[in-house]
Amino acid sequence: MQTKYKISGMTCKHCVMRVEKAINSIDGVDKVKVSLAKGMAKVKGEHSSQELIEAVQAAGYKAEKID
Ligand SMILES: [Cu+2]
Repeated sequence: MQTKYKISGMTCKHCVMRVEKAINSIDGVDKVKVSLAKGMAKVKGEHSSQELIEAVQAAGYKAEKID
């Protein structure tokens, strides 16, 4: 299962790393790929979208689930 999120607020590679770290800390996340150019995260694994959105927010960015 893959879930896509729109990520706002990233400006550089470091932002990408922070967002990836935040998403990787979520239970059930197997793999995450964040694209700075697309402002998007592709997440594999069963996880809580709400938890992910909150973790990204705590890291200083904004995540929105893309259906
Ligand atoms: Cu940055």
